[in-house]
Amino acid sequence: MFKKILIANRGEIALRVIRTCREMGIKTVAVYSTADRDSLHVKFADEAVCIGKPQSSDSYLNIAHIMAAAEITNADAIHPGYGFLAENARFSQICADHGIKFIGPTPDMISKMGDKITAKETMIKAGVPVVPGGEGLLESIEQTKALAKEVGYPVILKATAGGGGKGMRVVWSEEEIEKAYTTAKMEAAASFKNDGIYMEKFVEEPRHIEIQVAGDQYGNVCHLSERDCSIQRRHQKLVEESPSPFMTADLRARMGEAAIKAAAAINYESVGTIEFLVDKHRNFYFMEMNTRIQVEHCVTEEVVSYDLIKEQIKIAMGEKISGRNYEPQLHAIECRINAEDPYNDFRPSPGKITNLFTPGGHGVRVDSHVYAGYVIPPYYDSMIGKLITVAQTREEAIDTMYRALSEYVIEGVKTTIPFHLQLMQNEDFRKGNFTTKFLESFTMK
Ligand code: MV4
Repeated sequence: MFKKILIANRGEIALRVIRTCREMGIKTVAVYSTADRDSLHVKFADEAVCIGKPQSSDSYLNIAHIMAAAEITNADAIHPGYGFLAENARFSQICADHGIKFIGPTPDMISKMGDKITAKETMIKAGVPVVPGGEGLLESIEQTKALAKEVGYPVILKATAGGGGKGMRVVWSEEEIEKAYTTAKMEAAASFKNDGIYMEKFVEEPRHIEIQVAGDQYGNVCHLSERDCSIQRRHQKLVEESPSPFMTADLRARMGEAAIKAAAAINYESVGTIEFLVDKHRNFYFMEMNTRIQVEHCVTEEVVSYDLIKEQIKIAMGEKISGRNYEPQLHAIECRINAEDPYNDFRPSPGKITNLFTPGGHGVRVDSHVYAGYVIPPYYDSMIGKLITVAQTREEAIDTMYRALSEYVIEGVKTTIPFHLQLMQNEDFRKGNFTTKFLESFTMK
């Protein structure tokens, strides 16, 4: 049993973890940068330790400072949240070396999924469908041209150390190969200190549908259905929902089984997510695995009545999971409320929240760390919070979302609320008629 957990994160996810720890009777330690002195995670935790200057590299990414905070407070375990060190295999290893439980997967599991070519090879062996393409690294422009001819245009070049869309290049014809190969390699080297790239057939107008999974230390793996994350802008998700309006009982059974195979292939332990691309014929392909709790975990919690953070902590303590799968019983939608100006290319808008009213009522959940008078620092992501609604049907969840968005008052900074209000009234969105390209043609009125 853990007596004390250190949360190596900030913002809403730090609060989210503290809340569950409270319910479980586990003491908490917050860590914070000097920019976050007045943050709620510092006030909500039982203890708090300052770990450095505002820059992430000096604080939330500084492993030595975080380990020192864990040692002096006698923490049994560290919860990494999402972002920062959540998918850092070296951090997971250092925790293990210091006898502090990392609440997440082992270094080996993180590494296997962090390298995309290795992940894809593992999936092929496990019988999980992957996007057709070349196996292994691209070694030359000539080889890339020959392979693209075999795979068939359009193709996409991706960084093996990448993920989340960084350093990808879509190639429509042989004339474009040389430039795409060179720039993809350069971007990969600059972003990830690893210039390895690989090729896939480019799936046009796909949906992004991911399956939540959980695995324990005894080889039990289950799935908790899907989230549709197709509403994204420049690889930043803005809206997520469960179930997906594109889902059928048959597709869920097949994707759920594939996701379980994927997690079982690496003996996955903790909660995690298998991301798939789904084409218009409902063919699905493994894209990547996220070996962390995600921002959008709340929509799953609402539709399957399951505290994913509690399960994640229990799994880390060595408890068994039931092993059964979970089907959505309700419909949930999440809107990310960011301090960004949707009328100005979603430009970040940090600063002081001068006035705040948070929506409530039936079917409304708000996960947020802000309060009136809080200053959103410019150093980190611009998320103010997440507004989640839950109802019997998708239509009702959208209606509740529109009502809750209309109640939300955030003054002092620009927010994504006006964007969400317009999206909830969009006819194609309401019909569930969208792919990952939807926001490319969406304009604010
Ligand atoms: C693709 C693809 C089409 N075909 N791979 C973007 C993020 C990264 N995880 C992989 N991504 C994509 N990979 C093939 N073979 C299209 C995307 C993609 C995308 C995927 C999910 C959600 C939004 C997206 C936006 C643009 C491109």
